Amino acid sequence: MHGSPTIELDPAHLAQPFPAEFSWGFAASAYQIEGAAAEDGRGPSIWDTFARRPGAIADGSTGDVACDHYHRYPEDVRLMADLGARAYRFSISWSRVLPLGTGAVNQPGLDFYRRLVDALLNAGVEPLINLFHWDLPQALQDLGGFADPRVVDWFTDYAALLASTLGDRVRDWMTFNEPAVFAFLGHADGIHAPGLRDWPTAIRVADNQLRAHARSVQAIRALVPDARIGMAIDVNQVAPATGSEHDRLAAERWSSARDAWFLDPLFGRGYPALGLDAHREAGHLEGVDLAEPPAGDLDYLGLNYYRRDSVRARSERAFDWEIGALPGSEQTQMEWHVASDGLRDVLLELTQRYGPPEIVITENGAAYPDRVDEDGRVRDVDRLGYLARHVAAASDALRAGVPLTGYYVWSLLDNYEWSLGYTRRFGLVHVDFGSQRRTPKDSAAWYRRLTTRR
Ligand code: GCO
Repeated sequence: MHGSPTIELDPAHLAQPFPAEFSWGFAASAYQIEGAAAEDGRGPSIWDTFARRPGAIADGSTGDVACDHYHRYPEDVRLMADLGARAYRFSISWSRVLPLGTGAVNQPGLDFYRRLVDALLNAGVEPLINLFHWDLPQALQDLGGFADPRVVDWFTDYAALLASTLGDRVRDWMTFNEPAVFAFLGHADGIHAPGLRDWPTAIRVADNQLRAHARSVQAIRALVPDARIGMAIDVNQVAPATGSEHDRLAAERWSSARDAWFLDPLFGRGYPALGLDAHREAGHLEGVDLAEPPAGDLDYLGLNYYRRDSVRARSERAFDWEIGALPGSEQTQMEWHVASDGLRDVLLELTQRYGPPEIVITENGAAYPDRVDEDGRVRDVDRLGYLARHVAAASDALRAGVPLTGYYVWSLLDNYEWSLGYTRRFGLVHVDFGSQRRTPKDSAAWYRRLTTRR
């Protein structure tokens, strides 16, 4: 840890710059916590399929049970309310409410989200609904998935169903979470569902997410006139690994081909020239007919921030680069380079470049190998220090004029970390996956002091 830990970690001190109405919250996603994968009529999603693929998941696990949140949501809502959360960002499992993705509605699935929203509102926690956190209904993947242009209709109908069911009580919405991860890790790198390795497909998936966003926002606005709608983009700090000209150029091209690939269109600028060049040179656009993407229409920009990515060029060719933590840097268990100053810089840069009406930090958090001590405590000092430094960086950005209105920790509970299964713990609350026992960690007590300062 840097500097003087006492003042730096003190939540009362850290909370000072934030306005009273600031949304302190937690973020989670359906497949990572719900479990009950085959209950009450839920249809399979691409993650149910992918997790069963031999070798796909580090510990061979699935989200079949996860945190059993589907059954334990009353306890989980109580927990987050106890920790002072004013807001909770969760996602809808599309195949729980529409088992085939389109057509017949599964009423018990919709009822679950109705009960969850009621429980949150009763506990004084504002719900933020994310419509898509990567768990596409398998039935739609079988028809071509997000690479098929019909997905714009499928998604818009699904969004309208949720807006008409929950729009009377839910004001905060998000269409997509980390569209780059879904498109590129799922369809080009093959390490996330649906596990494809084809760049032109990934580019089509990215494009269709932008189109589905634009159309579904219109549908939600028509049904929920006071809705506040955003998208969560994962923008980590991208930096050249060395001072060399090659690395500098590689970092610029990578950030354009990945982050600006979504941000520029969302803010009405179309695809970025540098990114287009890089994708074209790498052959990613072969056979793809890229029309001008629609602008975004966002009430807020969601930012998921975790780390600094250093880019090292292997050659001058586009996409011939290595991305990761600098050797010797401070890292979490994900081997992510901890860089809280990067959060401040990214917030400032996004504000200067795009001028969003508001920015919400929709995810920030860290994995460490926690354990429950004999006295029942989880002394997660590393996580606590990580959070404190990032909250401090957020307050620096706020003071510098960034229109920051919320901060959601990833996550309330330890949960299913995608292809790493249950081997990485991001929660402020420890979960024993055998007994489903929840134990708030030291960082949870710290967060409560931050959120309840007034
Ligand atoms: C997301 C994230 C989460 C991860 C978290 C830690 O897109 O919202 O990927 O689902 O669990 O970022 O890796």
